[in-house]
Amino acid sequence: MKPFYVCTFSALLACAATAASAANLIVNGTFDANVDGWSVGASATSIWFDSSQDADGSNTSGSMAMSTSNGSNANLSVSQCITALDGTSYSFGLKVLPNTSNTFGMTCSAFAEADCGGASIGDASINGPMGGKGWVTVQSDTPFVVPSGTLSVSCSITSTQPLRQAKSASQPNGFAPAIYVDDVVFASTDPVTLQSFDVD
Ligand SMILES: [Ca+2]
Repeated sequence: MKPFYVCTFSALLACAATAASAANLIVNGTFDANVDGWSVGASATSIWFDSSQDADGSNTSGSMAMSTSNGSNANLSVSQCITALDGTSYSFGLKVLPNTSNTFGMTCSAFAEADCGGASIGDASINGPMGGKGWVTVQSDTPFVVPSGTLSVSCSITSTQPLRQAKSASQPNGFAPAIYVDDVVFASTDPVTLQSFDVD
């Protein structure tokens, strides 16, 4: 069987460099202008683009804000289905500005169907830490090795958001500060092996 990677000797370094910085398979993980590519999971989750909050302080990018859309359901969820997989093991993570949210996580689930349909055949999760006032980076410690037969992966970002308690008639129960998400990554960690190269 022909190797998947075909590199001439002179191009070896270029190929290795490409593999060392594997492509981020998340679409619109940096939220430069909108929240395109992301789907709301939990029924009462509201998401929107916020140009004033960027994890890296960029004034040409923003982030995705998440909050409850009805002031009562505080289980938030947003996800993206990745269909163009390019490896067998992946690292994933993101940056979050949690504000008052008291749980937070990212779960990537593997599916044997190409569109993230059917039952998950394996998953990996990362959580927190919570409680900080600034942006925190959350990154998987060990690679997520997807099961054989995986054709798609759905990565979901979840949080619970405590609702603001009523203090007076002018400060009723309602909307807590939003949670902000930025720099979402899901990328292959597969090493490049010598068997992958043709040297001519
Ligand atoms: Ca950004």
